Amino acid sequence: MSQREAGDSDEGGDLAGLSLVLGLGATGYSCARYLHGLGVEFAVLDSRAAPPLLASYLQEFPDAQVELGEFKVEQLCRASRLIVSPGIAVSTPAIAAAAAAGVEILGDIALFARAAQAPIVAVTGSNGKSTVVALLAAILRKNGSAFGLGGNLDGENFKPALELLIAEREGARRSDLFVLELSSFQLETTRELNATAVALLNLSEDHMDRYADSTAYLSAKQAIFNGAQCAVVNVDDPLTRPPQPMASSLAYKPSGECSDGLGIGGAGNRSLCWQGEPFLDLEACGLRGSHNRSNLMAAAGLAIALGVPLTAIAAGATSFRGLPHRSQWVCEAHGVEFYNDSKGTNVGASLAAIVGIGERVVAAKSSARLVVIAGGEGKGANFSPLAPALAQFARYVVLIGRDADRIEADTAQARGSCEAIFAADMAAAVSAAVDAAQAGDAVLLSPACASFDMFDNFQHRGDEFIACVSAAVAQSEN
Ligand code: UMA
Ligand code: ADP
Repeated sequence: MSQREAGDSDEGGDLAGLSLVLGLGATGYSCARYLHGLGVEFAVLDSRAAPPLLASYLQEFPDAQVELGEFKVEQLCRASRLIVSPGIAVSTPAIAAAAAAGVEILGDIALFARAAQAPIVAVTGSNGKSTVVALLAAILRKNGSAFGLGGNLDGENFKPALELLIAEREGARRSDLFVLELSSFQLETTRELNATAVALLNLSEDHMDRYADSTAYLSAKQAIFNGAQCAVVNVDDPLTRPPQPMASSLAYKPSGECSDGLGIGGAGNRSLCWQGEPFLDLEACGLRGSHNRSNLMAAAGLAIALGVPLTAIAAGATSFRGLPHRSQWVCEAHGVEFYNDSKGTNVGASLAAIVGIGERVVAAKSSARLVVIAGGEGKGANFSPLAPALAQFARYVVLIGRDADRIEADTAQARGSCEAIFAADMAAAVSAAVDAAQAGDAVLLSPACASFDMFDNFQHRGDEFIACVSAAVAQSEN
């Protein structure tokens, strides 16, 4: 049911004139490699004096044209189009002025969508994107599909989308399907994605340094629906609906039964159902927490929209153990479980993890609670939405990093039920959490913040948490 047929692509044909690739990060590099392969005229610009990939780029393309330093409008206006990297705001004055002067603005995903010769499935949302695409990939593997996976992914699945097309051009097996994780930054520069099936998972405050307000952030994400055939929609959350009517849509309902879509049912409400019929035991899935029930349904919905049989969906979902750093179960010691949710880098993500893991812990033992480790670089967020969940599910919140005081102040309403402890580093935080936790409790690292004030990235933070937990557990056993 693809809108794309072999031969639809217009690779290079609509790229006459000079293309300027803005940014020499992973995306800009992939754009340059792609354009080079097409033999079209282009140059690369980066606003930094020494972009990290410059040396390898010049090694691969010794004759390449690279211009460094602040973008100037005269420099940009000589181009027919600007291919803007996701880390660069299109509202940057020189870029906005070039756009006003008639220079076309696009991004790597727009180039990808024009050229891809297989159906695209795309996922966006504030949180849960990587989990949903990795789960969909597990399902597609069980189905024997030949698919390419790329976009805004990190870790082992990291692959700028155009690298998928470059690999095919260089002789790799052709994909029957492309699965893309897309950020709002990428969607800002993608007018027509024309995907076969899409999902906007959720929306909560993030990247407010790039958007005027949450309406602007939502509208950037809604570009995922442009030209799509089928939207997979969470009927419990109106923000996941397309703004315009679509050719078709597929509903999922994490809160309960859904006779005309994916819902919860079966004995003890423990099964995932399609049109009321159970087909998957939720307890058999490796993903923990109610937020992951939504992720499971979104991935299953996309797979159904693609025509994947329910048996393959069930097999893929039970084989998937979750991604590291996302509500990842670490170990259990002295009756206390430890979870690493270092990828909880914004308030919405950590709220979902606290509620999701908190409900699980309380269901197993009603007096049990969480000890949450939070804090870091707060990106200007308001942390007060965490207060009710901390009051309900947490015994203590152990605070680290630059915005520890701010989190303590914003969640003051939770004090009395959930006391705050300040810790200087991860080792001290884990040690305080181990002391505070009681048998049946869980210690959850879910910072609600970026990691850059104390760590290289969220992976480094999560790895450090795991190392500190191992050390604390080993010490307690000596
Ligand atoms: N930069 C400049 N000047 C330039 C170009 C870049 O200062 O001229 C800075 C940006 O402000 C940013 C950094 O360099 O701080 C990287 O920007 P980039 O656009 O070059 O980023 P890439 O290396 O191409 O990586 C991007 C995504 N990063 C961002 O959107 C910031 C990666 O997502 C993605 O995996 C990659 O493309 C391939 O598609 C990462 C990410 O953090 C995982 N995404 C954000 C998120 O998930 O919240 C959106
Ligand atoms: P993304 O790729 O959108 O950042 P991930 O799958 O990497 O999403 O998950 C990041 C974090 O978001 C997780 O660590 C968890 O705290 C939170 N999260 C995961 N799924 C959801 C969801 N469906 N709703 C809200 N938060 C979620």
